Amino acid sequence: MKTQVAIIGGGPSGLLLSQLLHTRGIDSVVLERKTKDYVLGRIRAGVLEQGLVALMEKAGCADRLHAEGIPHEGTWISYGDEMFRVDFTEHTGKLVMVYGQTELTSDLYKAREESGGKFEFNVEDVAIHSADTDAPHIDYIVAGEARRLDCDFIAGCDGFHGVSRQSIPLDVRKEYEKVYPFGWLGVLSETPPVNHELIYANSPRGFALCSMRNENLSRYYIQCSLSDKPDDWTDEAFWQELKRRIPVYQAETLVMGPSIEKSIAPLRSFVTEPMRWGNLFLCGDAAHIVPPTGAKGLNTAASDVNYLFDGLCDFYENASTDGIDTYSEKALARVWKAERFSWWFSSLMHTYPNQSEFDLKMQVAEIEYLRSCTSAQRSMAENYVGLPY
Ligand code: RFL
Ligand code: PHB
Repeated sequence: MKTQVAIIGGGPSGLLLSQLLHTRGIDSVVLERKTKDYVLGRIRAGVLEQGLVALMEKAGCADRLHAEGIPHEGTWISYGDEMFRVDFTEHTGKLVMVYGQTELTSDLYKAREESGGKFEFNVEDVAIHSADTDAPHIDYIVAGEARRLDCDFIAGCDGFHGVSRQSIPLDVRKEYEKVYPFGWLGVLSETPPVNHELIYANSPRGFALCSMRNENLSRYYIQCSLSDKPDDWTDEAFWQELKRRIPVYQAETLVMGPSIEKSIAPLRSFVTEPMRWGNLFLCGDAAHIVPPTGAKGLNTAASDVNYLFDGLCDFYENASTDGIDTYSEKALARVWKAERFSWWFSSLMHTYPNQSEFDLKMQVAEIEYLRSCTSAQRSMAENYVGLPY
């Protein structure tokens, strides 16, 4: 088989790139290790920046997002029983859209299927060859049968555990990593959200986040130990712990119900440089990871897709390599700013093992500063709604 752009990974990055390329008549094939149902079953991001919404519009996939997404003009920060609001729209003129990653991915699959998109699911042993030449190809296995995909370019959209990043030689690749000493236990429940906006809570018992998917579907997280397993937490234990970490008057109105999903995610900051090697381009979680505090993961994946899409259009439509030549540099400039914001916001909101009394005072002082200082709130709002592409 031959295509112009071979895309490894059928998550949001790979699908969005494939659909955008289709709108410009550029052919692609998506290779996905799992099944479509498996990809759609992963509960992940919930907050979309306007840049991602605009890309979904460009891809012709934004109708349901506009109909069902919930615009949020601000968010709440709580510490102890205090709570204050950071108003995104007042400070930036922008807002964010609450819309689940599962919904976005499902919209992209639907659009790709309707436009004759080419996929291979359940691919195994994906191996990238000759990425540093003008004739790269990918070998893989489906249902025991060996296959080969020849292409002009490879987009490595295969997430943190994929093969694309590993295919870049070690003497070319430099990795930067910070692992946090805690995880997030997330619960999805068919209950009305406790507040109509998100609450990020710093409490002496650890961080908590009250989020949502729609008016009868809530998503809550609590900071947990890395050694915890989801089954260690009964629903009752989860709700009681969440209530202890948010202001009393919110805890009193919290509607509890059975969890319909419960999972634990570790927290990590990670960047690999460069994001290009020859004709292989890394996109999204394949190149970088942020801790979820601040909702930057999917949104940063989208800005990579934007730069790569522009570069590929420039190549096929204007025979110019300028866009692909500057891809890594442009993408990384924005990635590092998202890394900074997620690292800052995580450091502000979590309880750390062995945190000294001085460290605790600094955290409170930083939150107090954010509460009382307009320019600090503006800075947070600018980053939360998303820095320009
Ligand atoms: P994905 O979603 O990991 O998709 C990669 C795909 O590649 C496939 N794959 C392979 N396919 C073929 N061959 C191989 N060898 C392969 N290896 C892997 C995988 O099966 C998968 O289908 O990466 P992508 O597309 O770059 O998308 C990134 C986002 O999924 C991620 O950044 C976000 O979910 C992060 N994130 C959030 N981001 C936000 O912007 N806002 C949020 O509110 C937000 N909340 C979150 C999050 C991530 C979380 N977890 C679980 C880490 C909340 C949580 C709890
Ligand atoms: C979510 O709704 O899953 C979510 C929202 C905001 C975050 C992280 C996750 O910062």
